[in-house]
Amino acid sequence: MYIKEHKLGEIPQAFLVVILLKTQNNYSIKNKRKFTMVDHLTAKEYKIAVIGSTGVGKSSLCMQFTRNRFEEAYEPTIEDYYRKQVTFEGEQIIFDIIDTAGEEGNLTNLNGLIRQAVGYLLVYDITRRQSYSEAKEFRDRVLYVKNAISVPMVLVGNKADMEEKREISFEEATKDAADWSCSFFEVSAKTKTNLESAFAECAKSIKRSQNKRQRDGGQKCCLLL
Ligand SMILES: Nc1nc2c(ncn2[C@@H]2O[C@H](COP(=O)(O)OP(=O)(O)OP(=O)(O)O)[C@@H](O)[C@H]2O)c(=O)[nH]1
Ligand SMILES: [Mg+2]
Repeated sequence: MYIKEHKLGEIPQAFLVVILLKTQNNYSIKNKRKFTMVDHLTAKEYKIAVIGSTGVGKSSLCMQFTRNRFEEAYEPTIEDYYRKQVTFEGEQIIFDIIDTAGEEGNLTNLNGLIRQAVGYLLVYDITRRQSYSEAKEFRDRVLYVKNAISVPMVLVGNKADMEEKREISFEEATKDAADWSCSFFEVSAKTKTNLESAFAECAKSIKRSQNKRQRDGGQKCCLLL
């Protein structure tokens, strides 16, 4: 209120300094929480992009998985990053997660983010048919950007806690996932149902693909010799 009643030039300098310090402080606290570094230099990193239409719950899945928190309020994402260290198949690994935008106006950098990742959670909302159709388009986009016929990907039907509003059956998504040769989970960012399994499956799929590439690379090497 006080600020609104003044032109900027009329605000006493000391008051401006207080505002500035307060803003900077909030910013650094927020970022510190977001970029908490894990200091295990030996842990293998799995870079995963979470993609899908706006409002399907991508940020909620990332937040619940990495910080055990769920928020009812919706805030559109432009681009966000999360990290979490877990023990996976007896090894320490770090999930380096890119939370992408789903909103049309924020999609400009999506191809760049897809390119950076090696695994994908393809998310739709089980209560919104449109988000399911769009998931197919997002999948095509990933394959196009990565110039591949298949990538490590998990199809994720979120908001499984809202059974009464379901629009996509479990059977339909199971069939499509099989056609796309990817795993499928119905999850809930709210109740945590299947959340860890979906991320673990993505890591498994990345590992499988890396092992296969190593094997294929090894074979090529033998042929050259
Ligand atoms: N009931 C229920 N609500 C959810 C769940 N996941 C997310 N929501 C809600 O759905 C809304 C959208 O969630 P977000 O995580 O912001 O969606 P998003 O996919 O990140 O959206 P964009 O950033 O615009 O792409 C929020 O109000 C969440 O509280 C869930 O599993 N169950
Ligand atoms: Mg978001």
